[in-house]
Amino acid sequence: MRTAREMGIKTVAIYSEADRNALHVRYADEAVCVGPAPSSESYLKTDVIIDVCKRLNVDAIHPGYGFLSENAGFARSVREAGLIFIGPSPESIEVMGSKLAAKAAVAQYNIPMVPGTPSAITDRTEAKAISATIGYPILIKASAGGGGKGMRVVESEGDFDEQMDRAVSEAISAFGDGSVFIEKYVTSPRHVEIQVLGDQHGNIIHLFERECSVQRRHQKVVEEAPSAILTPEIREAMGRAAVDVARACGYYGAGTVEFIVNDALDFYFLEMNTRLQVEHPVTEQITGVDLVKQMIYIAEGKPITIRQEDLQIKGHAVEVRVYAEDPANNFLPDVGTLDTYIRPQGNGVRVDDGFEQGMAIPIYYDPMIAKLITYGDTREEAIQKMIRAIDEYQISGVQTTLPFCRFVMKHDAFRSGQFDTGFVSKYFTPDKLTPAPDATESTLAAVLAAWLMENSKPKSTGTVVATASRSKWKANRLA
Ligand code: MV4
Repeated sequence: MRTAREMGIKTVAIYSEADRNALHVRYADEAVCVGPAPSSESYLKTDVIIDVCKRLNVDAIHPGYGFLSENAGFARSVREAGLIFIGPSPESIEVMGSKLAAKAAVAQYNIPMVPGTPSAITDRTEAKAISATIGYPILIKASAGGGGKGMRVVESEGDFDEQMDRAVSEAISAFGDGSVFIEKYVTSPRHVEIQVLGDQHGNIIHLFERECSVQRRHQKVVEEAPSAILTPEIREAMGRAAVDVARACGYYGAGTVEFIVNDALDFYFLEMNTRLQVEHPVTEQITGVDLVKQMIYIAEGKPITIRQEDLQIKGHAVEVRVYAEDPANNFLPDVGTLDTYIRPQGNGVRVDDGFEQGMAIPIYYDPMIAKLITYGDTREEAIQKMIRAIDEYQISGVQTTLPFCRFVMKHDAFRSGQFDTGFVSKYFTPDKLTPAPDATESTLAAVLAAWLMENSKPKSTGTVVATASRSKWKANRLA
């Protein structure tokens, strides 16, 4: 909506009864309630949403990154209603929504893929023979799955039938589609994804990578751009592969091509996400490109004017997701009211959030409070800024993942770049959480500093840095 406003485009927010006071509702030029709190009765109601658009003479719908953003049926209904869907074609969404269809679509391009079966398993004897050739451990994956749902590791042939039964029944109950396939299991990979943009004239560019290896149960916690480990050569090869994946499905709009990377830096295409992603700000920070603005231009039918050769990575960006979850208590959602809510500010700090002090976090949706993004010249600087920003973020009334994010930022494995998707299970236990530097202590230090300024000679005209325990500077420097 901020981007739309900058472009002179008016916005209409839709909201559920739980979100009547939400920031997006207040920010938009108009807002319409589309139903009760449960998303199945509001945010997922295609017909209601399209009716609202017709009534208010809306031109286009931006689907965001949850709810209907990757729903081919919704994109098709929007198109059939004579409205513009700010995103890819329903056909692209459909192809990439099926992992097997995606593999088939990219087959004629030279995209590295994990060894496995190219189609759904129909014959178990044959599947076991293939698994033996690939070598255990293998993974059974649901074609309709995503984000780790419907995945089963098989350690040896003795476990095959049991895991296969589980994978199929999970796939049927979660996706209504029991198709599964096999891949070699890459142990402890890194998750690296490439941002792409395509227009409706066949031009496709990539905007480098994001690394999202710090995950907890397939939920991303920390994302950064660029990755700490890619070389320029591998980056270019991955970028080219991602553009080919997009080309394979006639992609337009913003999309993300997901790869896993092993410790030898071999990369393999896994799937494509056909939406703007939560972590898109880190790409915006290092490229200077407003991805939402590009999505809108593309939806209007304009050609992309950014040339691949003009794109450069400038600096380093890190994002942490601030959830209303208690990291000391198995990340249990902790909904409640934001009694205190004070955002960090300053050079290189960006907060994308939807709440203000006094608001309640609704129980109905994902309990993400904010995305906190820092940007610096180097990775080290972005991390230092992140620690500073986390320490300045003041939230009370709910437990948040901020202390967990601080733990990650201070961890040697993260700092050195030597980590993979096993980071959290390998290193994190609740006893590793450290409290934020005490606010009382900082206040006392500030008062003391002010007193010392008043009573020391010669009188300083500059600002004296308060000496809280985190500072390397000693109080006697002020005297
Ligand atoms: C894999 C894999 C290892 N080998 N595929 C999990 C989410 C889904 N997008 C793909 N996932 C994985 N696929 C093969 N052949 C390991 C994972 C995986 C993972 C991938 C990215 C980020 C975090 C992960 C955590 C556990 C497993």
